[in-house]
Amino acid sequence: MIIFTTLRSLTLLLGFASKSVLTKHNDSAWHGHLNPNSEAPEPFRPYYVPAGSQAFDNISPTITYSGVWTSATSKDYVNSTLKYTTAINASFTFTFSGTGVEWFGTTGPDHGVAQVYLDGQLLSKKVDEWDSVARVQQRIWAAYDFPRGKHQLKVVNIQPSNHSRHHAPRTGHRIDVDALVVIGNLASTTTPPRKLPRRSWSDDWRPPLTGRGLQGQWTLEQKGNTGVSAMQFAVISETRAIVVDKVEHNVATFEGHPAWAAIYDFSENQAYPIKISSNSFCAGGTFLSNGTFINVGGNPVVEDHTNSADFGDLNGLQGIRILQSCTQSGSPSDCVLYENADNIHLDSSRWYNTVTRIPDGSAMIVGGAHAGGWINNASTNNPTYEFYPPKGDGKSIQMSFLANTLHANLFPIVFTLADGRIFLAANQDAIIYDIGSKSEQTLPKIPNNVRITYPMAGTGVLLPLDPAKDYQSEVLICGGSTISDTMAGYDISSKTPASKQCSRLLLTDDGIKAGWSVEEMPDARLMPDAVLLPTGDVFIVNGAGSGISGYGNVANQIGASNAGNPVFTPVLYSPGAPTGSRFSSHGMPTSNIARLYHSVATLLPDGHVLVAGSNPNLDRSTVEYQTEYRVEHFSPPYMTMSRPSLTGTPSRLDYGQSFTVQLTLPAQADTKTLKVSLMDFGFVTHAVHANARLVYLELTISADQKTLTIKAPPNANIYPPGPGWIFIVIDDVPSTGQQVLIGSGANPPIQN
Ligand SMILES: [Cu+2]
Repeated sequence: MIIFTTLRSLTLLLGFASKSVLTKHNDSAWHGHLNPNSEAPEPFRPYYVPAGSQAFDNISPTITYSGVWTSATSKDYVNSTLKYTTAINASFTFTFSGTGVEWFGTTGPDHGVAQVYLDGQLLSKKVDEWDSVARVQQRIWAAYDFPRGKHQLKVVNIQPSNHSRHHAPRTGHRIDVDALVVIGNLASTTTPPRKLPRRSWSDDWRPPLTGRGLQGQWTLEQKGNTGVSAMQFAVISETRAIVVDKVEHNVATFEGHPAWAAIYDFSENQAYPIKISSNSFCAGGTFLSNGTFINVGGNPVVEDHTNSADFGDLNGLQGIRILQSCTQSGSPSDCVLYENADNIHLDSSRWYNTVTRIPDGSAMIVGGAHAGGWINNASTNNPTYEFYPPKGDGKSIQMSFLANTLHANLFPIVFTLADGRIFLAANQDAIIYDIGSKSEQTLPKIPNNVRITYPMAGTGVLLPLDPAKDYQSEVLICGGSTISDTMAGYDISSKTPASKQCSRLLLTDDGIKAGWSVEEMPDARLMPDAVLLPTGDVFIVNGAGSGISGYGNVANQIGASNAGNPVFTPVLYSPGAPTGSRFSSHGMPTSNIARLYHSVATLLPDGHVLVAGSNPNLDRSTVEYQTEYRVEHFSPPYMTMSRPSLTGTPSRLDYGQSFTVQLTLPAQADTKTLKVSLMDFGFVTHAVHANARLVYLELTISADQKTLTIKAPPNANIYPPGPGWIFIVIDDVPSTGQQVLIGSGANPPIQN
């Protein structure tokens, strides 16, 4: 089994990076050194009361103490007071009304272990407060999603810590309580009941029944919790994905501070916080030809406006974060987003950049802004691109298109086309870019004044590339808004309807001459996610029916959200169906979780779609629209049908290589419908599915239908070297995906 990020490939990457030109800093936005506070870090204090929550100090009459407790005072404690006990079996009881509760106190070398009960039931057997150093105002324990109403929390001091990682036996058995925070007690009286979603689409059309027919059902299941808000998401193995957020007060913690990145194991629905050093707020990402995942760009150090004295994060505007030690067998907690800012960083600062993998296997990092903010402007715009590993002198290269598409041009839609050139769309414009000649071919404007990139975010798909159609590239862009990009925030309404428009363009001479063809989704969507399925259909999910991306800008925000009217029902787009009958929400389940700004959706290797995130807030919030940690799984009908399977897929494929796999087909399967889909699930953030790709592979089935000979893609333009997944599909029912590395597996080219 291949592993996307190996230690070997990482070492090679670091090896070349330190020799390269990367140490030259010419951008004033970059501090040029590690954390300015790293020499004398302030003690980290995660105590934070999200909006809509209520804090109770330890002296509150709602808390009763039993056994021997001592009061202490210090300016380091919340409201300068704290209660502690060293008596075994001493306890405190807190009665509250809400849907969640958080317990804050100190941790340290003299601390022990507590048990936590909720409403008389043991919820946590062992809450260990031991730490190698003393820390104050720590979130010791928290739980959420209780039924609304009255609850009782009881915490009992049970024993000294005996954590297995500690070398010496622990004898301290202190536990303490500084403050308790109740979630959801205010929202219960102020949040109106959620309206049922609108269903404006026609329910009449059903997908044509082929072969054995589509007897399965779509299902939706909510399970799992990402721990950190899922702003950015990429599948890295058969069971794991990486989740990257910004620096904020997430529920999950890492080394005594809120976590900002995690490995999410979707086989066990479990998040494992991991190390990330610089602020990855609205970064881009890709895999490279050697399978290594990188995350690039972001935002400066978070300052006091998020109510935290010092998060300890580094400036991420020029950050390059390399995923390390993330094998499928090791502990996910050992994964690290490696950073070495002195030696490995972008040439220029980039917030809201898009990254595409190009045919030589390196990353082309496009656009972004020099500073965080909202809508782009000429003083923050970074109308350039650069490569990682760097090429030539490593300097950023000007691209007129990125200057001409102000103001709504952040997170441009970028695809590497089947001829090796680059498609870019931003605001109302689109081009094809030739890296070699640095030339731009202007494409027709997106029709009907629809803007399609941040903060009028639509979503783009490179439709499946098919050898039967000479791998002609065709793009589909759905959603967005006609709101002007020069209007001030206070003149924009969260109620202005988003666009229903999907624009489709075939990127051949004739196709470009014919121009964009326009179709309408059943629902208007801003910030939708378009997910390619192995069948070639496009699953469109998430987003808002009105408003504009971001938070805190428009006059009539909902909570802090600039957008409203969440769309709760996905729609399927079948590119090959006749015009007028391509959209269907037939049998599609409806969610009750709003997925607005900072949401994601991706295909998983077993063929279903994972949906996560939504956080239109400066910092974690529990008021509408809250910071969303819950994960949903949309399962297409094929998940419950009898499915084809394949074995013997090589872990690596050279271009044009033929290989033979063993095949098991469902009874009465129609082999004339057999397809092989090579897929890149991409890196998703801000409605951009960077590198998402489906290439049909040429195939020959044996007479006994037991083996299939498949031909790898002919060249690196059609599928740039890097990781992928192979599915066989028969009667529109796919197998599970088999992980492969396309190309030699070598590092992308390194220039000195
Ligand atoms: Cu963002």
